[in-house]
Amino acid sequence: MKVTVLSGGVGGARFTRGLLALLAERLPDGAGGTSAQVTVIANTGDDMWLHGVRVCPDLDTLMYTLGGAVHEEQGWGRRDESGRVSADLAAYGLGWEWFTLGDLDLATHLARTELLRDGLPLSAVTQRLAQRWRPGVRLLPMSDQEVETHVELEDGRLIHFEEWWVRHRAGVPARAFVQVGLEHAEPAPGVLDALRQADVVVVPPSNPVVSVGTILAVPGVRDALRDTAAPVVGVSPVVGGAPVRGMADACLAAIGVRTDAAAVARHYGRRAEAGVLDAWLVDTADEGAVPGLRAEGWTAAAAPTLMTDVPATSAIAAEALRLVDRLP
Ligand code: GDP
Ligand code: FO1
Ligand code: CA
Repeated sequence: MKVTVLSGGVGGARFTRGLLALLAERLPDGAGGTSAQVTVIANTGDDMWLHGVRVCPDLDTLMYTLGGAVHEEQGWGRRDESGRVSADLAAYGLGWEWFTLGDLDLATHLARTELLRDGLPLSAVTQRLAQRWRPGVRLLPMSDQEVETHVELEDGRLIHFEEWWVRHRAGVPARAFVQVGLEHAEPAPGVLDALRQADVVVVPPSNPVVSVGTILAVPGVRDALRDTAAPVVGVSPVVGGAPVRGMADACLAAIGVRTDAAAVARHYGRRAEAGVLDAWLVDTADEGAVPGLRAEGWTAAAAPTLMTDVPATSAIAAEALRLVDRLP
């Protein structure tokens, strides 16, 4: 079975980890069953140049989480990390004092930058780095061209998404999100095929605006989603009217979408109405939203969706795949 996932960082990575555990359980390789292939299309809008190296937060969170190296509590960065280089750079007055690049993480950025300088596209670099971490998925950047999410503030200034997110904790109102470089961006090799040839496409609990929204903005991606024979199922990143972690509510407010499980579904839209989803899984806390969604034609259900550990996340992935089976 070919599954394609559109992912941001922590939420998408944790979901994919549970999905892999579920598929391994269902289709154990050695049992003669065809093992599933999972392709993850990662948001690269959070990427930046810092100290001359290319930092790809969501690709790295996916690679570290699925490769077993992530700092679990943080959800990003490496376990057993240190900050000696970052501290010394600060002594030179360089870098963002509110954004720490760990020493081990820096090795990843140096390796990536070296390979980029050798002329490899980001997709090939990602494949090369993943050989070490063996994430168990095909990890694709959404594009090989640089697309960076910037936030337009009330006074018209544009700041990099990571500055807004980390320095300001999304606390300064955003007027809009601008994907700088989008006009020159194409889907990375394999991205459109991963959508067209999937047996199922999953939109995990990722930030619907700056993670999934950025992937959807890459020219050609929405069309491939619209045209694919694969059913597309999403899992709500909003539970009980709030994001489970992070500040997606600030992102949703910026684009005029209520922080509500049903509102996020409608924001993505049903494929039957030029949207991107066929089915939507909400948390049990939002089961009151299901009848209304069904009345609008959604294949919708409620289930526990807190990714507290891998087994719980596997159960969420199972519910999402089960919902696909209920599509008309
Ligand atoms: P980021 O790059 O670290 O922001 O990660 P993502 O782009 O993947 O987005 C994380 C989103 O998923 C946030 O909006 C969270 O509200 C949501 N989220 C995180 N953990 C959970 C969870 O356990 N369950 C659900 N339903 N949503 C979650
Ligand atoms: N998040 C923070 O809140 N503080 C940091 O200092 C920080 C550093 C950092 C370095 C590399 C990297 O790949 C991610 C990093 N993050 C940090 C997390 C980052 O903001 C998130 O992974 C997402 O991009 C937010 O959606
Ligand atoms: Ca991110």
